[in-house]
Amino acid sequence: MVNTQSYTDRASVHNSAVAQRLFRLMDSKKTNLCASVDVKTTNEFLSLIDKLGPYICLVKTHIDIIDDFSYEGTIEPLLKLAKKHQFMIFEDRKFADIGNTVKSQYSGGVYKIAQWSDITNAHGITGAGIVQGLKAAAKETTDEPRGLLMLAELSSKGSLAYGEYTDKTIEIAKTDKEFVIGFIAQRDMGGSEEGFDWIVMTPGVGLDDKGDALGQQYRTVDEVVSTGTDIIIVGRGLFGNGRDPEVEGKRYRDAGWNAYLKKTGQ
Ligand code: 5FU
Repeated sequence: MVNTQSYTDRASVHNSAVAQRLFRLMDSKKTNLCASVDVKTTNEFLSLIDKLGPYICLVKTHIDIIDDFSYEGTIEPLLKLAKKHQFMIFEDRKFADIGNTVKSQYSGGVYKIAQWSDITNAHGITGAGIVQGLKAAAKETTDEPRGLLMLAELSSKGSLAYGEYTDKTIEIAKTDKEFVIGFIAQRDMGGSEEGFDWIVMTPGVGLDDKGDALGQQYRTVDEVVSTGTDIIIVGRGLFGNGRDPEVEGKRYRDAGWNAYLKKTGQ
């Protein structure tokens, strides 16, 4: 059943400090829009985020796409923008290895994701050890709260993540109700029925396009929110094809918020 409680009500009862902060931020900024900023240079990245900042609750990164990445040049200014505009950060890393390996991948290497990203995500393919490995890395790296999303479904054509695979991924999520805050999915994952409160974040959202040439498929904001999405993830719809990120940021923010008000009967 689709969760029709307000974000604030959900904040007050949630187990996770990351989820509480996110829900409160969404209600105070009146936005459930997550901007996916897949661009190649630090300059483009930061200037796009500065423009979109007022309209979003979350920035979703693929930090390994950035050609001129450095912690000081890319991450430190990103953290300043997060303070300036009050948004949280989600590195869409899609971890998919055994617990011991993801532990090192999450905390170390060039990107040191656990140091700066409030939220990251993982596939269930390797089993529940992935949750334990990532949680251990978060605890060793920082005192700041961190949250994990499990990839239960994908937006792309021909995805193998459905049916029993999705059900088993939900079982893995249940192994840690504090660290796992929800799912990347296309619809409600049954949380409210079973006493869990999963946050459902949905990519593959577009108001103008149906998809791309490489298998991406877009659904509208109303479609995804009415079927259980809490946070809409939008990338090229905000800035692709010469679009103006300030105009589109406002447009998607309003569409997402109105769909949320409709769903929750406010
Ligand atoms: F898990 C997923 C998924 O199922 N579909 C996705 O599109 C993640 N994504 C990401 O969302 C993808 O890697 C992009 O970063 C983003 C969608 O970008 P778009 O420009 O809105 O298509």
